[in-house]
Amino acid sequence: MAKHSKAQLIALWACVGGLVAACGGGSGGDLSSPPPPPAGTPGSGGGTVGGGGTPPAPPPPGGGGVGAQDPTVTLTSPANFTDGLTGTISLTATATDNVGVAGVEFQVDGVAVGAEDTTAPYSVSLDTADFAAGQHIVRARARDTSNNRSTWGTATVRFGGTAAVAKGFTKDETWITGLTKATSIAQAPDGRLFIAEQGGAVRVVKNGTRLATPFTTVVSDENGERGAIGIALHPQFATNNYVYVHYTTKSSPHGRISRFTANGDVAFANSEEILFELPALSSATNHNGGAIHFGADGKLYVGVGDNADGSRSPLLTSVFGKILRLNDDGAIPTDNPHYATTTGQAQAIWARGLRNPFTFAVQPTTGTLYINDVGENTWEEVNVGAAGANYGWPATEGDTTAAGITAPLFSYRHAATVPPGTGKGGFITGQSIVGGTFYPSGGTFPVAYQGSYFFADFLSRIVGRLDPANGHAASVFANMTGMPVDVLAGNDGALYVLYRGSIARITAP
Ligand SMILES: [Ca+2]
Ligand SMILES: [Ca+2]
Repeated sequence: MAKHSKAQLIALWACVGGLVAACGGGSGGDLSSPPPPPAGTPGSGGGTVGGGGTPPAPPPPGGGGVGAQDPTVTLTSPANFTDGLTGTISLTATATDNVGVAGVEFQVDGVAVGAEDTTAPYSVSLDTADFAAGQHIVRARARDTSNNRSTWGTATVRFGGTAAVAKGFTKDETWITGLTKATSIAQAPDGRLFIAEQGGAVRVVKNGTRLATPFTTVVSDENGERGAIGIALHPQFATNNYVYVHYTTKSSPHGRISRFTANGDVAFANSEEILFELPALSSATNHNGGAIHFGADGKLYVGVGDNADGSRSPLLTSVFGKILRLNDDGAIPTDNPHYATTTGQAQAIWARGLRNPFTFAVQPTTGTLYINDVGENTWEEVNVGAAGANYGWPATEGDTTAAGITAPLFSYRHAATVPPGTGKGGFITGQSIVGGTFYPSGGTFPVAYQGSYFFADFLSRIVGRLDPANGHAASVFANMTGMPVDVLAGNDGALYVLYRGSIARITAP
């Protein structure tokens, strides 16, 4: 597998902050190398995720008399895969029922548009500028006079225009400035934000201000994608003040997980406890993963990249290309999926077959992990975490039916299909998936957004949204000015988007 030269990597970091190397990867590619032509079958990716366009299923057989038969609906406009919708448009549908149609409701990305139309022909008016420019899922559902509902008629479309966020949302691109090569962000229960910088400093943002004194500074190798690349706070941080940092050591470069104890806004001097020393890195300075998060089970999960050698990703004898699972003191839990059949550090393996899991997120109530895997040539992936799962790298990238491989929940292309919108990911494209967070229930965002998974792409500068209440439909939530590296749903209801040098903040109302 070809490797970037150090000079290339420095150039890449300088140009785009570094993660391009994570996506350009093994083909020796860089931004100037066009991606290969699409390999999939256009339209094959309809489905429920991104591609949209699934025709409504036939109604189930009526079970409880004629009134129990569900109505049917057809979304007649916009057509599936319509591109570049601008201005005010009409969403229209037809509906039928064995007894009588009471009305049709319309949504964009699960957000109601207008009131139910109770009179045929069924339609509502929509100002496309009320949503961020980019992909959206338009759908319609009929209700009959017995209150039975049809399945949804769905279309995956793209809104043109220049809207950065949906109506009702506010985006502050320069909420915090003055960071240096930031990589990851975490939040304390008291609202303080902790930000890891690649060079080794951990910064604190308190009450909307970046504190001048770093929380701590680790001695870190910051070549390529090395450095302080992950940060997490212990679930009981409010009482134990534990802060965890994942960084690359300066001497004998390797990944290290350390724990620090906070004393207010700084770490106690000499409080670093080294919890886990990953194996020595090769000369390749890319694909180190980075993110660390506590699961709902109180265990610490660690994203570790393949260090530019994908052959190690599937192996149960190597910790590279994995999600690891540790106790909060760095010991290896005995209930890890491969604990009994592996030895040494490999007993920490929780999931494998990953290329560069730079970011992932934990669904707070179920504990489910969504693992972002940065792809090589064609696909970016969101994978649903499962103990013992193999996500396919390097044998597969993107969707797959390969035996023993867990296919991604959502994947999107590096380059648009022809025509745009068809296939997995729909209109969403990008080349480096970075940042994942679940928006909590009870947050200030409208209810339709609560529970959604937000992710970002470093190069296409979008914040995307997967809606679990809508078949994990994928939409563009925000168009960003800068190049994101991480996202965080804050406990104040804001969505924070970390850039290399600053933090953007999106709020609603
Ligand atoms: Ca009926
Ligand atoms: Ca995969």
